Amino acid sequence: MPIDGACVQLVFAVACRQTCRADLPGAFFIYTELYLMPDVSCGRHVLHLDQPRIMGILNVTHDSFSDGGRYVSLPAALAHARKMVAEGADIIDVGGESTRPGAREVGVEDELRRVIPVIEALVDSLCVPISVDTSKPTVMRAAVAAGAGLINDVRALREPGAVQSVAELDVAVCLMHMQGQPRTMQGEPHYHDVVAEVVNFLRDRVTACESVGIKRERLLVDPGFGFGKTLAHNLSLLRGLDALGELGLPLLMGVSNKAMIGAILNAPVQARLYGSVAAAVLAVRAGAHIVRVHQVGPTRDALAVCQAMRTVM
Ligand code: 7PJ
Repeated sequence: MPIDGACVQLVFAVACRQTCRADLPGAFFIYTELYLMPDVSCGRHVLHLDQPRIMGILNVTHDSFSDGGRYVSLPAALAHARKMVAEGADIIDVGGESTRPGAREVGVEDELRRVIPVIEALVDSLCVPISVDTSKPTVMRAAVAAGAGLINDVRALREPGAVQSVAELDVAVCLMHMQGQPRTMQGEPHYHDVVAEVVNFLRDRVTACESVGIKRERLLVDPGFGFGKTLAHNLSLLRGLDALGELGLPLLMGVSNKAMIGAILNAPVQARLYGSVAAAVLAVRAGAHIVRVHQVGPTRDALAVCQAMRTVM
């Protein structure tokens, strides 16, 4: 990673206060609040992790909990993606399978029909990397052929053939933790130590990827807020998020408009913006590199304040 003068100063200043992870390959890793990560190569784009990045959510599903059905038509999807990029999105995440609790599974043909035309159009018209939120190897391959630069898999490449398919592709991958399956995961989630179990799961998935030749440089990790977790589990994870730093990989997280925000605020989906922004700020302070959100503009402003505070000497 190229490190310019200001960056070196910053690294030095933070290293004076915190632990420098010189044992991890590729870059300086600063162990708490600020982790400098190497750039992530996302197909034809490079994602620089020198500041917190925003992944804008584009659901092209009929039944997503937050915006189900709003962006199913191609013009509506394109207009919303353009708006998110204008507001500061660094990646657009296109999803054709709703994974909200209780959601039905979507067939591969339906998912392809939903996401591929949108990805093709976005790749042609936007200047940011496009990610595909899928667990299906067929959709992963088609999405990458259409120009997607990142695979975002809530099942962490555990579907049959997924890890092998990704080994043959040359894009980044986000591995997310989930206990159970979307249809049943909120039934009775159970952990002895949620933070340790999530870290161990993600470490095992990283090992599974490396064993088929997927290089660490391509990997991101995500603790999977709301995926087989109670409110108490989610809050423990948010409080213990810095523990995921020991994996030495870029950390993505998503809490935007989720039930945990609704439960804290006793608010419906349309009234969860401020709570979602607060959680994004807390996550970035705890070491998250990328936040996955619905409302990009407000998140961008909040993260700009975080970043300004970090870079003052
Ligand atoms: C997440 C996701 C998340 C990652 C969804 C929703 C539910 N991918 N896909 N992390 N959540 N990486 O849109 O809120 O938390 S689907």
